[in-house]
Amino acid sequence: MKSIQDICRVEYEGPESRNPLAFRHYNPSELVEGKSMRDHLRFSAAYWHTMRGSGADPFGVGTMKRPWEGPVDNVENACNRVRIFFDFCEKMQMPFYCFHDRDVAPEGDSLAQTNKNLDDVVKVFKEEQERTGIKLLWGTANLFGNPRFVHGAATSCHADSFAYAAAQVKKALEVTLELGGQGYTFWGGREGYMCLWNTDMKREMDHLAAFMHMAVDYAKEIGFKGQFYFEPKPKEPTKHQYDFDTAACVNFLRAYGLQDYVKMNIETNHATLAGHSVEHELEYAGMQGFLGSIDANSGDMLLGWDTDQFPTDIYMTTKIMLTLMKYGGFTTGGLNFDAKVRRESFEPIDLFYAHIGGMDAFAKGLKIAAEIRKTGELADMVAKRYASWDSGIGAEIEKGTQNFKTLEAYMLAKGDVDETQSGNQELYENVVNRYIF
Ligand code: XUL
Ligand code: CO
Repeated sequence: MKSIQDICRVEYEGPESRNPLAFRHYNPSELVEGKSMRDHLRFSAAYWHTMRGSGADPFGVGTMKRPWEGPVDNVENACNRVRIFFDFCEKMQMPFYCFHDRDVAPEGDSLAQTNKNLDDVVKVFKEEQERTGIKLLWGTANLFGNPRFVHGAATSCHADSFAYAAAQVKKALEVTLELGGQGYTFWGGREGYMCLWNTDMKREMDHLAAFMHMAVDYAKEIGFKGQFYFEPKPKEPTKHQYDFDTAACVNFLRAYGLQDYVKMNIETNHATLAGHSVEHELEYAGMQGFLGSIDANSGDMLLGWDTDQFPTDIYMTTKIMLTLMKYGGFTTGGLNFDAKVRRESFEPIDLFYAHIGGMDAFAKGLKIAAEIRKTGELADMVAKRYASWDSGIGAEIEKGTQNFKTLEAYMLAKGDVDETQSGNQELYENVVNRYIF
């Protein structure tokens, strides 16, 4: 069995390559619309899945063969693991990574000891960042794994859990700043409810907002200028997560005065759990000015939970890139592979195959999206569909010079609407397919 150290750097070999450890589409320096693929895609590896994923499921213990886990979870081992992770990222030409505080360093017997463990490991992250030039896309805190968060963290019925979570995020922000992180993500964890009978929803959501305000205030105090993200997910682990989908999150942020500080981190599989497509979530975030970053993965149409699979569907990556480019692409965000290899794919080499597949699918999606944008064919078709708004009564409504009374007068004079036209959905689908194959 090969471990990460035994595998060579993955290079771009072009679409004809049959080498399973080469990129066929991801060519980091290749320019698309005048910008390198590296800068369009801003790929990131997720420490929790890549280094710590064990393959455990409710029916069995972990299956992953991970030489870097070692027999005990101590700081020394945690430091070695960081070096192996950077070796992996270098070989994958991965410019960014993301982590939770508890993925990278073991908890100690007290908060003080836990913080010290984290500091010790963060030193190695810093060394490895300097050695390789790989950067931290965003940091986050695990506020869901430990039993102290059984009722949630910021939305717990127990004030001490809130206080512990606050201490934890304070430290996570300091560490993210120390590592030059470009962002910080709030994902709900257990912020939601299992049963409304025992839940004071208003109080819990007020607390969540207070918590996020404290984070924003502390970030200002220490000079952390990275972007905050809110990551929607409708359910799992709780029956109802408060960060349900982009629309719910945007409403929450605006209702509590957080809209200037927090953007969205949208995850494909979370979107589908909410009954949306990822492009719906991206479009919604984009049009509201909240599009920040993406957790790139995919679900399984036949399974109803967060399977976090690597994205390989070219339609999906094309749609993601098209929407992202429509809203100007990433600034601080990136495509973070919040994805895990299957329980049955237990060798380290599977991590390479998985990331290569995801990166190539996005690189190809980027190229197809750029072609679609270049001809403008699709955009023109959509524009024509809305042509009645460009002049006459439509333009006047958009300008705000009409009201119910004037519109009634207009219709009474006209009698009925002009003939409407077909939506031609199948034609649109065929046009897109022409770019795909
Ligand atoms: C959970 C999930 C998290 C967040 C970070 O479903 O996506 O890994 O991305 O806490
Ligand atoms: Co995620």
